Amino acid sequence: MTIQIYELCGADQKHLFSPHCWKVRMAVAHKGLQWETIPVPFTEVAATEGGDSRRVPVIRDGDNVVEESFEIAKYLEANYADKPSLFGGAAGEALSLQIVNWSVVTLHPEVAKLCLMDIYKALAPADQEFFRTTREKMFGCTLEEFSAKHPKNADGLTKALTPLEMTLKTQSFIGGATPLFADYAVFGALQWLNTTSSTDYLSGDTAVLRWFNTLLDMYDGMGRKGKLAA
Ligand SMILES: N[C@@H](CCC(=O)N[C@@H](CS)C(=O)NCC(=O)O)C(=O)O
Repeated sequence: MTIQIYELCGADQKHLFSPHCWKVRMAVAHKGLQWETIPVPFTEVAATEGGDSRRVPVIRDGDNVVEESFEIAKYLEANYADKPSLFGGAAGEALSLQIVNWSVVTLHPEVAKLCLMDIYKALAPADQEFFRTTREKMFGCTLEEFSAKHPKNADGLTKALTPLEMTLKTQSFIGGATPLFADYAVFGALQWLNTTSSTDYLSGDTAVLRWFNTLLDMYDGMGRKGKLAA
């Protein structure tokens, strides 16, 4: 059965940039499952799968509808236990939650500082209006003021990535020898930047960039193509 992944899209439906959605499509690919993307613009997210206040990613797997990227990873792990593990056991699942939260609290703000206006420009007009209204309320200033406050260089992101750089100097993945959901959680944050900004903020001879490129190449180079369906 084909799993449907509802993913945020830009004006171009092939432009899939949501960090949380990337975590899920990497997780589904990791499990080797058949899947297809259903692109959803900002203004249609809330009503996904008959909801009224949903956020994406949402997946439909047969009769099951699951929302929230970490819940989806847990669902896939429980329901496709015979496929490669996303957590490597209960302790790995518990530790993954820490990585998920670290990524959202530490990396996401650094990424947003660099690409907020790029996201805005990539949206269809109705979605731009939605994005402006909701984000300006969230930030307490205009998108332009928010963007102007933050210099467009990699300093903040590089600093936030220091623990990951240290880890990846001694092991290939956060999961060890092979990637686990924890890797995809951090990959999602950086892929958000990669799919929205034309500047390569990850550069130089770093373990993080080598790791990121390896993940971009996985699953048929899915991360490089931003393709719609497996
Ligand atoms: N904790 C959720 C976060 C999901 C989330 O924030 N999704 C964003 C897209 S990246 C969304 O649906 N935004 C809709 C909106 O802002 O109205 C997860 O991990 O799935």
